[in-house]
Amino acid sequence: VAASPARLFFALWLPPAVAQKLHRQAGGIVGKSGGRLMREESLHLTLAFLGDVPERRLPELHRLAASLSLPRVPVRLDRLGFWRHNHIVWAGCGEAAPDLSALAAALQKALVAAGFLDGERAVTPHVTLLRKAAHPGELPALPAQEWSAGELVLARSWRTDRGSTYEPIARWPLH
Ligand code: 3AM
Repeated sequence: VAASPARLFFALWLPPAVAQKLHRQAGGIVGKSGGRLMREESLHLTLAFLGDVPERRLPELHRLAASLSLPRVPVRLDRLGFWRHNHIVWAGCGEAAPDLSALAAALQKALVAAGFLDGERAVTPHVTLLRKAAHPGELPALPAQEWSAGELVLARSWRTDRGSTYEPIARWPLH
């Protein structure tokens, strides 16, 4: 079998209860904005997008992730927003989230050093709820959703006729 590349990214997955709340909120917005509702079980916060990684480099990527000693991180999502440039409705942080940014930066630095990323990119922490949305008008308030993220997730993005779907393929504890 030819070693085909996989489209990969590292992310924090949402606890099921938080994913359920956000998915419900998004369900209340889609009537106004249209667009595609992300599946509840696929809701995540991206830390580093790798793009295509050759299958043969996967063991190395797993070893790298396992060797990192990254701290658990508090996450607080307390606002909904819409970005015109990519037409997404998202849940994110009203305040800067230094711990989350530091986690993304530390992870990206290790990925750059190992040649899995070309360079570090600032992350604006957010959870995509709707894609291909039109301007939704005024968005409802989001009751703050807080948790302590204890796992780094490596996920695969599959392109399908109905957009991308996301599948967690490995998890490592944050300490
Ligand atoms: O976390 P979200 O859903 O906002 O938009 C893609 C998705 O972000 C992003 O990686 C996440 C998982 O697919 N993504 C896709 N292509 C990208 C690229 N070329 C990208 N991020 C940066 N550069």
